Amino acid sequence: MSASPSISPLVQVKPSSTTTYPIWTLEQIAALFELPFHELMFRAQETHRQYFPGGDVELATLLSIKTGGCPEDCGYCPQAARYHTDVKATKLLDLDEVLEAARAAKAAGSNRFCMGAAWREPKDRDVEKVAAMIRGVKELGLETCATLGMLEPSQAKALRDAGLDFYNHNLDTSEDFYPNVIQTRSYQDRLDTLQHVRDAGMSVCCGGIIGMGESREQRVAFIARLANLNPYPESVPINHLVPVAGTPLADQAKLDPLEFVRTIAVARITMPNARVRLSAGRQELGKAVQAMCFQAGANSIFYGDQLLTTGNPEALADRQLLAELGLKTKESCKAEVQV
Ligand code: SAM
Ligand code: DTB
Ligand code: SF4
Repeated sequence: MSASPSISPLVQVKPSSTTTYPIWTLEQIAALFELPFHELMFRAQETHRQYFPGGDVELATLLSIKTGGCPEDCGYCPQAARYHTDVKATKLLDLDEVLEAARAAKAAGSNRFCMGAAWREPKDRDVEKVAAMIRGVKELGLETCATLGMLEPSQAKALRDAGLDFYNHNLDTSEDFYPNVIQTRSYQDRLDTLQHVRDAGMSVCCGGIIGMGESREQRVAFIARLANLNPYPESVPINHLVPVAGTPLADQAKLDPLEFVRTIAVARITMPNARVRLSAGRQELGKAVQAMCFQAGANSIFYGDQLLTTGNPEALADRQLLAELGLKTKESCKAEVQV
């Protein structure tokens, strides 16, 4: 297909609402992917500068509050009990341990604290314990995010009442590639949880993983699903697969890094107001590809020496990289405004 000169989405109007959201067709998104690389980067930059004139980068710190032993079968995940990985299962952390990690994240300059649990879905008593963690982290002045698996509407409301700002739940990939990776819960289950999060009035953090063996067409369909959520997510984590020994995707062939950069650029153009987060896999991407991702419109990273169970660039190295690229953090921009 040749690139159309004007790749503009149609506009959808939510029933009984005056807010309009664009609808992106698969053809339009495919045409973006097919643009000459420099043209795609230019368009992504144009969008980024229009919607984020400050150009700052958000820093989100992750903490695994309950690690391993998960009953699900996500083919990429070192925390699934059924795969033989080096991850040791632990019980839910105590409130004090979580708050200590949150204080350290705040001191290191983080904006958001994201608590992750290796659950298919939380029990109501787990939600109560996580709610106490959310209240404590909020009191420190950090934005809060949690990723605990599937949620019932009442659980989403309880988390919101505790002050949760964002709930992370990923679609992970396109609907047709999804069964190649996950069989223990459906794509629709994920969409249902996202709806419960929206209905409870929280912001949505939703993205996925690139480089699991999906085709270009499937990457197009994945971005279309995210961009056509009504409204699209406020935070979009784009993870690069971290192949972990013992998981079914351990030996997955490496994706062309430019295809990853293209995916970031297309996410930026199709979800212009979202924080597009350059997520897992940054250690493997290296400095130059990360720089291209920022150029393509990524404006958020996971910040801290550890993701959930795998490594992340050291915080000091990240501060040096941002300084080298002349990128400001969201926190430093806030401080400048207050001066
Ligand atoms: N158990 C909860 C769930 O699945 O919703 C929350 C935690 S789960 C680890 C959150 C996300 O991390 C997954 O949806 C996936 O996108 C990402 N992830 C997990 N393992 C990964 C890996 N090896 N490489 C890249 N991303 C990964
Ligand atoms: C997301 O999309 N990526 C984060 C966060 N949401 C919870 C998790 C990445 C996990 C990478 C593998 C690990 O460290 O276990
Ligand atoms: Fe469990 Fe989440 Fe890992 Fe899937 S991604 S195996 S649900 S921890």
